[in-house]
Amino acid sequence: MTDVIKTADRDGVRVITIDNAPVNAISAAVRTGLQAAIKAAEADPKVKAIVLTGAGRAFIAGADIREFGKPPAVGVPNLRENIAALEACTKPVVAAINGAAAGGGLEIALGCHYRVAHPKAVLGLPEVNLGTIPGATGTQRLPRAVGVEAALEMIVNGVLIPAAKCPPGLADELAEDVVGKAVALALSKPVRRLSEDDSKLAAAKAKPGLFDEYRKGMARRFRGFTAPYKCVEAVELCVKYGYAEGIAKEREIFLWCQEQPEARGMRHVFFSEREVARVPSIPKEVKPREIRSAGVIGCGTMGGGIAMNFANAGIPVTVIENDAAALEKGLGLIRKNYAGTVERGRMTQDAMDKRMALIKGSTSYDDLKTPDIVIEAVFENLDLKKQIFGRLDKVAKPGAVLATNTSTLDVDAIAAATSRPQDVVGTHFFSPANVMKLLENVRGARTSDETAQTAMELARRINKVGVMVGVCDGFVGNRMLYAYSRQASFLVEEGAAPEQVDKAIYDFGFPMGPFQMSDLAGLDVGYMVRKERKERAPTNLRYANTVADRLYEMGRYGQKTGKGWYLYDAQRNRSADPAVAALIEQVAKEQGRARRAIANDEIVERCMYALVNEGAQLLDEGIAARPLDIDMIWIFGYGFPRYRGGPIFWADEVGLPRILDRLNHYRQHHDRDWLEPAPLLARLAREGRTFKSWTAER
Ligand code: T1G
Repeated sequence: MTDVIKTADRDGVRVITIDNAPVNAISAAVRTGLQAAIKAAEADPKVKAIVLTGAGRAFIAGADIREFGKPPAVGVPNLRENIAALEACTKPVVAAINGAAAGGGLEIALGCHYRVAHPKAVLGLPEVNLGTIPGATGTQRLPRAVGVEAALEMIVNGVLIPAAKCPPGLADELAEDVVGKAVALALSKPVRRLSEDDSKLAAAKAKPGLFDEYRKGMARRFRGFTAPYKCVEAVELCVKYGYAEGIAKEREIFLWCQEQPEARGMRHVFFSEREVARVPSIPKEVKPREIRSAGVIGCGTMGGGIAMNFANAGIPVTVIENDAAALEKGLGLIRKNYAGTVERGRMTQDAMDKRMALIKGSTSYDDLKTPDIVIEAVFENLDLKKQIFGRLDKVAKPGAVLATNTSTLDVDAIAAATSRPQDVVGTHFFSPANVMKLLENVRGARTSDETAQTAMELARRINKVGVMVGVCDGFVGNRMLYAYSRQASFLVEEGAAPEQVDKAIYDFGFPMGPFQMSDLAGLDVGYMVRKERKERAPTNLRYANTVADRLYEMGRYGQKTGKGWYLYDAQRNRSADPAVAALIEQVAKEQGRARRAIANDEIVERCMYALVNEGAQLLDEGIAARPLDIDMIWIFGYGFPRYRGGPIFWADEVGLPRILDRLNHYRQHHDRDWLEPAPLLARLAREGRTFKSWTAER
């Protein structure tokens, strides 16, 4: 018995319980305690069999990820030794899987002779989501339990599957009382060792091209990732080698993956996704208000998508439009969206009907008297939004959270249009709002802790990654986007073709480049934002985004008009347009600029270093509280490649002195105004520090 390992005997069966809250990660203490408990049970003549289970909501969540990247503890058994000891037992060993069995947790269960699982327990080897492969025999044991093809699917996709839906061979029995069932099974079954059973490998051995075929199907989904391919390479070992050689080679691949930037980036994302929900400026004890019902003002593309989030989460929502025609159009769009999902087999008709039943349309603000939260989602105009909040202030119940979906406008100015600015917050959704994972919550100067906490709770309730930021023009996401897309526009004026810039950014890992993205979002949207901003804060000429403005004035709004930066055919396939190239030449001539050949490296550096630089400025101003907030915003809202960990994490990987040096280089040669290094970045670079060490010292 140790702090993290509890044992008890039941009908002659030694029940070993791993108790390392919150999810029984396999820390050094767990490995030590487990090894001792197995040895003791094996040696104790009173013990006829062994059952292994977990305390709390998980069975075992895998190796302790916090130990990764650190030197291994000396004199402590490693996980493979634990697994070998379990399998070698001469007494039957049964895993009683009470909850999540993930990574090393499932590898341990596969080391046991049998597995009993709770139907709702999730099982899987999700190491690929940490930029690595299962490293404790999982790539050799899982194929032996469920066959090679099912194992490939589970390991390459890193999915956790409820036991009731797992491939046959993984769980021997399903039961509510897993320990009870496991004890009975352990007393009735002989020892059985998976490592000695190759029967399920035969099918794959008979299909020589299986792995190459599988790799071909991965290109689109895993573009830029390495670990998924390493997973295939490891599983393939089980048809090429025997078990012992297979696990030795698995280990080599695992250790290689652990040293890669992808693994560091993905680990950072794993912990940041959890940490981002804890906002430093909100005291832990502050509880969110209840969200039992909602209202949405405006049923356009954004309003409709926002309403769907509430319905998807089972929360009744009222959508308001100015008139019946607009309302019917908006509700029609929602219905069409759901019908599309049903058609693609991703939702049942019954589920669609239930969600539509939760969405009520209205043209009267009186229907906003009861909702716990109301989100305004009308087009970007400050005066209109102030007017709406003035009206809302008169009807919404006391304590209701009044939220605005603005993507750039001043939340404080909107809040000032009410008598209760403490209840006003920004909830910036990303289009399509029912799909995009990010919710950028914006805390105004007078937003209360409780209102802010409720906005974060909203994100959790509608299954979004919520990030809290402060008020400034464009908040965090869009302000950084301006800096990045501005460089992209300059690069086009200076000599690069839009398609060259897009390709370079696509190859860097984004799903698409800035010009394809603005054609998707609509050049009219960008033009309105720039127009609104120019009226409020006139800027220098170069900021004018001249080419984009001209395209707008030519009625080229992007995909929606079949023309933008690109030409689009009826299937929305895009192609470069010589008319755009000619327009760019003309603008450059008007600006007296000689265009030059531009290398892809310069494109990536100027665009991505501008992004990082603006991020550093936002951290310095406190608009973004932590680097992880920025990383989560850019990964879940703007498609920054996940395997790079996010722009700020990536900047530390590149090295701040290099970024400073390149910013100064480009400033000198091409861009005096807009690439001035942020003081924080310059200081950290000069002092040989990183954003990570800066965060740790705060
Ligand atoms: N190590 C360390 N901490 C962990 C952890 C782990 N494996 N899993 C979770 N935590 C922390 C998490 O950060 C959070 O902390 C708290 O536990 C609750 O987590 C050799 C190499 C199991 C499905 O990838 O997917 O084994 O934020 O909020 O929603 O082959 O946690 O409270 O401070 O997610 O109930 C492989 C990772 C490891 C599974 C439970 N395992 N975990 O979900 O809780 S690598 C994984 C999960 C490995 C071997 C290899 C989920 C869960 P905090 P939570 P949950």
